[in-house]
Amino acid sequence: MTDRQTCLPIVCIQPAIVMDYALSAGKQSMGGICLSVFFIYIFSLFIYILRNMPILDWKQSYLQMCGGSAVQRRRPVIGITGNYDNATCTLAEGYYQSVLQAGGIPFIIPPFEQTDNLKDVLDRIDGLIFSGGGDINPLLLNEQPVKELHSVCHVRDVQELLLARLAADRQIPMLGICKGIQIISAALGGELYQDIYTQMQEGTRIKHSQELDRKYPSHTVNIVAGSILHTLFRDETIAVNSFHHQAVKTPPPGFRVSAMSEDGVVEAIESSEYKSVIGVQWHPECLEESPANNGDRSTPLFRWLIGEAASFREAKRIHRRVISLDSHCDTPMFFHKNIDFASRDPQILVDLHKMTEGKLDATIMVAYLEQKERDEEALLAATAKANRILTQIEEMAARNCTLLDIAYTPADIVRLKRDGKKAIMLGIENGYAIGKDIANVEHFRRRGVVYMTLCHNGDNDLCDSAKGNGEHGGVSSFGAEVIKEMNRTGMMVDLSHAAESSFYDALEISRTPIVCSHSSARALCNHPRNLTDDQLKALARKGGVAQVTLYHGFLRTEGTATVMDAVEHLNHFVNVMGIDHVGIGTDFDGDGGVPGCASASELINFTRHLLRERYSESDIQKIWGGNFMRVMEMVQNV
Ligand SMILES: [Mn+2]
Ligand SMILES: [Zn+2]
Ligand SMILES: [Zn+2]
Repeated sequence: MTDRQTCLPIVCIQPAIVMDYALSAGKQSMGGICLSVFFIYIFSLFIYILRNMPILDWKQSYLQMCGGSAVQRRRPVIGITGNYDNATCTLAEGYYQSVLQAGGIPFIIPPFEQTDNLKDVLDRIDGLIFSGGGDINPLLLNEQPVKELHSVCHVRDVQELLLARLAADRQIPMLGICKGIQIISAALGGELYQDIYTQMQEGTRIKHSQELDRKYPSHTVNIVAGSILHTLFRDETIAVNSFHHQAVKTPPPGFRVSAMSEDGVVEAIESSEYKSVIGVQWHPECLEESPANNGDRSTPLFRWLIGEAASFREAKRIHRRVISLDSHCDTPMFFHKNIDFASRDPQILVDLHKMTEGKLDATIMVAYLEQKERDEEALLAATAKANRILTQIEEMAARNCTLLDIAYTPADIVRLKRDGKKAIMLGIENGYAIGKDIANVEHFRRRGVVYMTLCHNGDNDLCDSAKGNGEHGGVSSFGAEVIKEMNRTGMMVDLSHAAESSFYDALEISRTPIVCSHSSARALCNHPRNLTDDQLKALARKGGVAQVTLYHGFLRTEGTATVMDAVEHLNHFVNVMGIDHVGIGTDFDGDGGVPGCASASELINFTRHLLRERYSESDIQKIWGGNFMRVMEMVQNV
C-alpha cells in the first residue's frame, strides 16, 4: 500500500512535470533545432572545405587525382610574359587567375636573352598574353627618347617584340594588355606615342594615369561597332581603368582600332583579317566584377582568348594527324630571283619556314609556261623551259634534302611527313609544254610530274582556254591523244584554265577522274575561269575534285576578297558536290593569297575557319588533300 501511496504522487507529479517542461520548452525547441542545423551546416562546410582544399591534405588530393578516369582534359596553354625588375621576374595574380578562371593553363614566360629558345616556347603554347609593364625602349623603334619617358627594360622589350612577331607568323592567338597592346602594335609595324600628353597633336588629354585603385574604372572608352570587341562586350561604351602615358599612334597593317577614349587615344586594336589578335590599353585582369562597373569587364576578353586558343590547339592537333596538301603554287616563278627556300624569304609566299608555321605538309609546285607563239621553234623552247624549271625545283630540293624531298606518290607524302620532312610535288601549268610531240607526256611523267593543266590563258594545240578564241571548239584531236597518253602514263588531267567546251570534252575523253587544281565557283564569282554548278556536278560524277583557289579575282568580282570568301566558295562546292570532291589550291606566288590566308604560314587559319563551319576532322582530312590524293592514287595506278 505504501508503495502505491508513495507511488501515486510520483505518478501524479510526473505528468505535471512533463507537461510543465513541455510547455516551457516549447519556446526553446525552435532555437534548439536551429542550433543543431547550424552545427551540422558548419560541420558539412568544414568537410566541404577539407575536400575542396588540397592544401590541407595534399596526399588526399593526390589519391583523388589518381582515382577515376585517366583521360586528361586538354586545356589550352596560355603563355604570359612576366614582368622584370631588380633581377626578379614577377606576374600580378590577376593575369593567371583570369586565365585559370576562363579555362586555360597559365604558363609564365620570363624574359631571357637566349632568343633561340623562343620558337620552342611558341611551339608549346596555344595562346599568348603580353602583360603590362614599363615603357618601351624607343631606340628599338628607331626613335630617340622624349624627356617624359619612364623606366624601360631592354631585355624584356627585345624578347617581347620578337615573341609578338614570331607568334604572328605562327597565327598564335594573342591578347595584349596595356604595354602589351603597344608591343603587338610596334612588333607588327604600327606606330607609338612615347608620351600622349606631349606628342598627341589634337585637343587635350583626359587623365590616363589614375590614382584610383586598379579594380575601379576611371574613364570610358567607345567601342567601334562591328568589332570583335563589340561582340564581346555587347556595348558601345564601357568604363575602364587607365595606367599609361604611352599609346598606339597608328595600328599595324592588318589591324583596326576597335576602341578609343573621348580624347582620341587608341584604347584597343584588333586584327581586321579574321585573326585572333586583340590589344587593349587598360587592365581587364584587375577590374572588379561589380554593377558599378557595368557588369563584368574582365572575363569576356580572357574567355575569348581561351576559346581562340582552344580552337587553335584543335587545328594544330588535326594538322598533326592529317596530311595537308596545297594542289597549286607558282613559287618556281621566283627561283631566278635568288630566293632562299630554306629561309623565311619575303619575296615568296611559300618557303620552308612558312610551310612549317602554317602546318602545310606538301605542295605541288608547277612549271608554269606563259602561252606564246606556236611555231616549231617556240614549241621546242616551251618544252625546254618546262624541263629547266623542273630541274630548278629538283636542285632546290637537293639543296634542302634534310628538310624536304620530292614526292612522286601519295605514299611518299605520308612517308615524308612521318620523317618530319616537307613534300614537294611536280606539276606543269600549260600543255604548251608538250609542243606537238606526244612522247613528251611520258617524258614529263617519268620526271615525276603528277598533273598538267591542258592550257593557260590562250588557246594552244591541245584545247581552248577559258580566256581564248574558241579555236578548236573544245579539245583538239591532238589534245585527245595527249589526254589518253596522260591516262596511260598516270598523269592527272587538270582542267583549271580550260574553256567550258574543253572541260566537257576532256571529261568525256579521260578514262580516269579529272581535277581542277585551282578553280573557284562561278555561282559566287562570275569569272570565265570559274566552274559552273553543272561543271561541278559533272566533275563529281566522274569522281574528280575541284580545289578552291585563293586568287582574289576568282573569289569576288567587287571589293576585296578575304579568306571568308574562299570558305564560302568551298561551302558552295560541298553543297553542290558533297565533301568527297573538294580541296584547296592556293595559287600562291601566282598572284594567289587573300587577307586572312596571305601565305603558306597562314594556312592553319583556313583549318580554323573550317572548324568554325563545323567541318569534322574527317571532312578536313578530305578537304586538305585527302580527296586530291585519292584521285592521284587512282590515276597513277591505272
Ligand atoms: Mn586610357
Ligand atoms: Zn599557276
Ligand atoms: Zn593558274
